[in-house]
Amino acid sequence: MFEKILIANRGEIALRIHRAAREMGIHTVAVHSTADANAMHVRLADESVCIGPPPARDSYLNMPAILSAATITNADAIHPGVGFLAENAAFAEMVEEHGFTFIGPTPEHIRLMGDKITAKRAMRDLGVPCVPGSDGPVADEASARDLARGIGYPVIVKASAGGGGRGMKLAASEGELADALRLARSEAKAAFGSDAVYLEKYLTRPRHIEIQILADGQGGVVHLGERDCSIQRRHQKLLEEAPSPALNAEQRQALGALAVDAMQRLLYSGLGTLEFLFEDGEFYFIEMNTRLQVEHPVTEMITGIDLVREQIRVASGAKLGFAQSDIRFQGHAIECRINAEHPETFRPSPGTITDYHAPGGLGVRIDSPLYPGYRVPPHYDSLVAKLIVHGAGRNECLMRVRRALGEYVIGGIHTTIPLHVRVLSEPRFINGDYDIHWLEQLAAATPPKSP
Ligand code: MV4
Repeated sequence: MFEKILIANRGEIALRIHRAAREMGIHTVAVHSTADANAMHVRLADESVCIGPPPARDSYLNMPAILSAATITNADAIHPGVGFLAENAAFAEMVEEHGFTFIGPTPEHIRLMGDKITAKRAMRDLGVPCVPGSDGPVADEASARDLARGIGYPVIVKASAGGGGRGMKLAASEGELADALRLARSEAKAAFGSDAVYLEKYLTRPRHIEIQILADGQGGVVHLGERDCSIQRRHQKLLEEAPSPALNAEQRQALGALAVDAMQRLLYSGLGTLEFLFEDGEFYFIEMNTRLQVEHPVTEMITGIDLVREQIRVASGAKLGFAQSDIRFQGHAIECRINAEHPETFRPSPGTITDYHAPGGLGVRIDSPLYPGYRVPPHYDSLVAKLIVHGAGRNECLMRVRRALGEYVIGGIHTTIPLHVRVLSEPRFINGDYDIHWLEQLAAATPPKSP
């Protein structure tokens, strides 16, 4: 097992990784920008190294600075967290070349899944159902037109190097296809340096359901159930829950078996998430994330398994310590992502925390680096806390999360807590009857008061 891990990230996830490491008896090294010198994870870590000025490209994305920090502190392994360098195959390669262990999948698997066309092709060849579309890149307008006629409109053009909603263009009919193709290509070229695009049938009201897998690279693979991530706005998830209120036991079992089989045949290692669109009882694979995810705690709450601990274990060469049949899914969990943002305009709201009181009690978990007097810097993602609640069933979970939100005091900044309170009181949410567009439709129906 590792003796010392360097945590190449910030905020709540850096704290989360520190906690797992500390419980395993592993020393931690925090790296931080000058804006994060007073961060909670920096205070708690055994050692810390300042790696640059506030802009992420000069600090949290500064690969030589991070590798130098690992060298001078004599770390054994680097955990990339989520975002920043977590899905950068070149970084994973550099980490290994410098003699450290990258806590994540192989660079080959990161690269395979980072390109959405090769990811989809690999999954389709492994028998995973995908959205009907081009089997590979779209060559030109004429072939796109032929293809779209075959699958039927609406269709969506997606950047192969994209993901998370960037570089996507919709065509409702043939008249819109040429423009969609041109726009998607030029956006993709500008944003990712590659103009490779592919085409899919556009699903009009799907849910976003993802399945968590854990693999040891030695043939051991388990799934830890699904998460429903359909409550989102502009590709930013607001709230996630597990299990999905839309799936029955049979569908859940089928999805799990499919994912495990595919990952076994890929000889995948580490944590991974297979993202699906779910519509009219059918699953369609869209992308795979080759990292720990922000919403991992809902899976931890229903399985009792510490995903970061397991991720570190398999990265150190250990085999999985349990089989699929050892995993018991219990109760229901909901995560509320609390952002330092205005709840109606979604404008960032950095500043100093004047008052802080976190909720507690049975089944309530807070993953947050906040403390009274902490200054939320303006330079990064605005996620400042995750409230994760577990209950014996979905209704108990809903009652408990409302109770916990009511106790939460975060003074000095605006947060998305009022938006969560709103969502949790909406009949469509309470009934589990929502899709990926529901929250945006709700927000559009109740525009913010003008200033
Ligand atoms: C789609 C889709 C409908 N049909 N693909 C958006 C982000 C990227 N991960 C995939 N996305 C979508 N792909 C087909 N064929 C709708 C979306 C989509 C979406 C997906 C998941 C979560 C939120 C979303 C919000 C808007 C659109």
